[in-house]
Amino acid sequence: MIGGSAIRSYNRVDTMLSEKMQEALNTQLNKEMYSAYLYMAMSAYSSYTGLKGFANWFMVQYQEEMTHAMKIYSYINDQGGQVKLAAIEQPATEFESPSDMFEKTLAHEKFITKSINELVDLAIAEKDHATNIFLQWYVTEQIEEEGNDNEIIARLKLVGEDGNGLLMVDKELAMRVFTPPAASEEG
Ligand code: OFO
Repeated sequence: MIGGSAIRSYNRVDTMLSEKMQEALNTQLNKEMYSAYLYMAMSAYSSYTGLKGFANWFMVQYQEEMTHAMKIYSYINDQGGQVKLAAIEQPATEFESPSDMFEKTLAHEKFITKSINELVDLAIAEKDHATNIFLQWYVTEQIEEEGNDNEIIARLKLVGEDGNGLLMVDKELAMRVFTPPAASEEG
């Protein structure tokens, strides 16, 4: 019978990641899981309020966030590090309006952008070139994410209280399709 510590030392792989970098990547993995959960909550609330297009858009966003999380998961593993999963914070279950959801989405993405930038700063400080290169994909992705949110917020501002306008935006958002990173050569 092999004891727990023996199994640990047997399984221990040499990792290219510093303890600090590994911890920061695990924290980011948790943030991406929370992002997925948040957008799933927004999708659920959109469905509940009869906005099928918004529900679709947020569900696609949920799928994208899961790929963001899984890229980090694979990266930590590929570098011989240890993935450590933590509890995922509970997102809100109700939102004031579609605009409220997109304002909150943009605010959350700005928080994620800051977090990615801090990770890059850490990788540079630690001279961890591999992680720095790995993170560049996220830096670019965040520009697109914030851009998309700003565009939809602008459209919702134009629509204002007009119900027909809102239904038109809903129709547009219904068109969004999830493209897995491998197929779009992002991953
Ligand atoms: Fe929304 O980019 Fe990941 O979190």
